Amino acid sequence: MIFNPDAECMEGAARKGLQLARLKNLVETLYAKVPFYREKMDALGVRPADIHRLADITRLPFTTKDDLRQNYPHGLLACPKDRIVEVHMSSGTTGKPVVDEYTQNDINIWREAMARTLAGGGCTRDDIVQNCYGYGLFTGGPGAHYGAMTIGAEVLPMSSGNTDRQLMVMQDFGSTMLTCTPSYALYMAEEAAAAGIDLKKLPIGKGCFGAEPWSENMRKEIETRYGMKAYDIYGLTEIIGPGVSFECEAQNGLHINEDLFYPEIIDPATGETLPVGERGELVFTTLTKEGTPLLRYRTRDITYLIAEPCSCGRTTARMHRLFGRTDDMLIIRGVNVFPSQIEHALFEIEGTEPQYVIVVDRGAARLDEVELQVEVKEKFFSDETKNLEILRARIEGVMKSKLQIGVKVKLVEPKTIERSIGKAKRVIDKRQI
Ligand code: DLL
Repeated sequence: MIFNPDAECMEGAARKGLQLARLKNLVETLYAKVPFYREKMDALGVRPADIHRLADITRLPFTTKDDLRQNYPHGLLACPKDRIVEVHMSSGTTGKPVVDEYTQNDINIWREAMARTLAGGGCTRDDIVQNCYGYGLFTGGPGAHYGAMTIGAEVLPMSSGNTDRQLMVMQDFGSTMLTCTPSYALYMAEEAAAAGIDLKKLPIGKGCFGAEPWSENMRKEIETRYGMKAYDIYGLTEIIGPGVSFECEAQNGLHINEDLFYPEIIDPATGETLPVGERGELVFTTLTKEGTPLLRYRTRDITYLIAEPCSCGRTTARMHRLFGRTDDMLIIRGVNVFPSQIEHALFEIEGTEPQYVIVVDRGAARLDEVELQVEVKEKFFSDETKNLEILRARIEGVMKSKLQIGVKVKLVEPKTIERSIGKAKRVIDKRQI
């Protein structure tokens, strides 16, 4: 179902006109109200009146995560403080969190963006949505909650964790849609299997998953274990939370809510804009936000844009599922490796569980070494040592051919890698410690 055909199926030129009008308005507001942006624009010698076409956006300054941290907590506010009705923050592990401050209008737009997102995953007013994204400062819980309510579905505001209760509610209330991180979806499936619950027999037929990287193979795993269709949804606190882009039934890239968020792809090294179809860093400008609007925010997420029309009828540009983040990319002896590549390769190998940790360290010769800890399926672990050794060698061989680097594989017993109820931590980089 397309939640808002007027906006989502708008003809290209009309959408561009709307984006330009909104961009001009945004630049004027930021120049007048936010000293940080006025100074940055002055330094580049650009004024609001210089924005005539959408392409002029490249004259405007970028915003980085560091800029947000330096302006913590209210430095980038673009409206009077008393208009703010809700605040969210990211759970960054280092430094100050990044803050998003919403006016009532911002919340209304978030509701709309999330209604489009969940509708992309098939949500209708007949659905019972079990929302296991965390509630609180994290945007996942409230974002999915607002979207489901806007559609008119019934929401079970579970938040994450307390897995026994999640499974009880899923059975007793007949949840038809699941919203949580993909790693938590898998964890719940594992607990369900251990409790003898056959998820495939329950009405839970679809889910919208995001907030962390997950591979195509992980999608297949979730779809098989639940007997459901699993959709990828993307967003970030700085821009609005979830609701920036989402998959439709075609599952061929994520539709960007382009009338609300203007996307660009840049070369992360030079800041140059890249043509559509080329892979680079995703940059967003918020076109309608009032509380904390951002100009050309560098997400550090890596993808490319897809301009071809989608079979679903939406005319919005799509982004390929994320390849990783510029700051997650591991440089191992000069070779660039994304954890998602490791995950993808791992899932192809029979005998392993979708649970792994990548440990990077400096070895005795001061060379980078990678140890991949992988859980083995129960039946393999109880098997002969010889077979485990064959499996280990096989994984090492696959990694070598796919990644061009040597990886030491350590097979661990089932259920020994720590499970996550929110975003999974897959990489331990001891080189920085
Ligand atoms: O994770 C918002 C969100 C909540 C998105 C629920 C989807 C579902 P942050 O905590 O600020 O916000 O983290 C944003 O998470 O820049 C990406 O690196 C990563 N991320 C989000 N969605 C995906 C996805 C929320 N579908 C950061 N695939 C982003 C891969 C994702 N990475």
